[in-house]
Amino acid sequence: MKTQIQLILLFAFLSTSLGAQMPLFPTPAKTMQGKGSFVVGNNLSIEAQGDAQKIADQFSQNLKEMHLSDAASSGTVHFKLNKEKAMAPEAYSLQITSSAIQAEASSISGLFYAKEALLQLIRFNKGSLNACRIEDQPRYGWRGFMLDESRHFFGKEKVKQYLDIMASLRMNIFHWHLTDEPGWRIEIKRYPKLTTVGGIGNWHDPKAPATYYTQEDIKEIVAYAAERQITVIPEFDMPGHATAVCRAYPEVSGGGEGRWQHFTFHPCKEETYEFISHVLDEIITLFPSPYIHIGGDEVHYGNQSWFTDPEIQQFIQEKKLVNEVGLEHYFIRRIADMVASKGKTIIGWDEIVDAGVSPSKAVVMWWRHDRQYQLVKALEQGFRVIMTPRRPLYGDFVQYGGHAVGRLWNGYNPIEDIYRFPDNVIHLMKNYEDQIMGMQMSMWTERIADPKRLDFMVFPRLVAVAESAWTLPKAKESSLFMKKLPRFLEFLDTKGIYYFNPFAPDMRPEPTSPEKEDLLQNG
Ligand code: TNX
Repeated sequence: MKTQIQLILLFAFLSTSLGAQMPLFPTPAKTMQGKGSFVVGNNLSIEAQGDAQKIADQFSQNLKEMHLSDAASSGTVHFKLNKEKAMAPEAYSLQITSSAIQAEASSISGLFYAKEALLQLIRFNKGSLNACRIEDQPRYGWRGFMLDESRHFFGKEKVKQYLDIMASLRMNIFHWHLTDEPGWRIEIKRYPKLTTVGGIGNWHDPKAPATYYTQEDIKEIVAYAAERQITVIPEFDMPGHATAVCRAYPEVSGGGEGRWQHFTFHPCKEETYEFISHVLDEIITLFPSPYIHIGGDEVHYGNQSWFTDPEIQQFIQEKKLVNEVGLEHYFIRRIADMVASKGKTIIGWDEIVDAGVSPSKAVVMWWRHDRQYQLVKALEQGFRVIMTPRRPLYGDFVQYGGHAVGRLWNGYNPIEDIYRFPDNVIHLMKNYEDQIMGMQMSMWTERIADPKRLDFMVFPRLVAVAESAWTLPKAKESSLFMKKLPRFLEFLDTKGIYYFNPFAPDMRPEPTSPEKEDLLQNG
């Protein structure tokens, strides 16, 4: 009996460690070794039926962009979409023998991930694949990356490059932070000044020429993402962080002075709500996602005029909102209803937990790592939650003690901490697992002005985010992940990405930001 248990444990360990050692990012749930190997080289035949053909076509296109060996291929790759099989959402299997490869899933997204896993094996093994069977499924349905292009604008080509890498890492959400203080970045036909005026400037240069995405650009990115099974979630931040809008259309501004002038919308004017409704109509037409992120964070930073504006004070009294916080919550409830009436659901930063919105109308993004009770409160109230706590999931935090630019908060965000997440908060989610949609890395760009520094802050930490979001806990093993990570770094080299190398942290100069603002502590 004892030896049997020992044997079972040994096999369990071997299958986990085999999966963890194969050059797959993220590590799959289950891997079993077979006999022999399959060569992907010349004249590979690829077969598929029905809807699976789309994935097979993508695969043959992807192979054309790779440098394969001249050796003859061993046989056929079959892509099979088996809708009756009822596998877990996004799950797939990959069977490699010496004569055939079969990729199978019961959803298109699952089949897409089988294809991506296969491409990684071909790439990292130079076309010679050991026979094996992989059965894989994600831990979370929300595996996201957020990019702030208001503070600094990076443009279409960078976004597409990141979408490619995200797809390879089986990440499925691109949260696009397109509006904030320095700049508005989406063309809205009804309000052209949003881009001609609101698009001017960035975090370090308020006079920088207008940069933004046209509606055609947005459609192109959304379609590009969809082909890679990625949903794009737009963020229109309100009632705070609205400076760029209010600069362009002062009639909807909530006032303010100096550094905080125009930071908020005017929360009482009907005109404000009409304006927001019209903007949302265009945003909703551009983004097919079921969710619209409406921000909702840090209103108190710049709502000083709310305390003195007689119109606002009278409104608080009339509507019995008690105070300015009550007014903020009124605003959020109205926007949640407005978005719901347009057939979409809001996502908001964790401040919205206190706004009295029905959990059926909102999803919460937990970001304040120092307020774990906000996560607990959201779950207790029945909200669905996406986790992106500053520590360890904000990409603008330092990743190595020797770095001179970036954020700190009683420490920083090394790749190992990301890999371990969400272990440190898992006890808080007990009995609420179904409400946890997943997690994302959020890349704020106040101190990231160019693509080189952006790459350096994103990579390789994004690989750990992908694994934390995808890989089931029983298949995760930090030391094995770090052991295989250099293969991914080589892949980043081929893409010309300037990443931080955690194995040789002092080798490459850290790209700095124009302000050289150094380390920002707690706040
Ligand atoms: C907090 S996260 C913010 C952002 C900043 C970020 C910098 C959130 C909801 N608000 O506006 O860019 O910190 O780390």
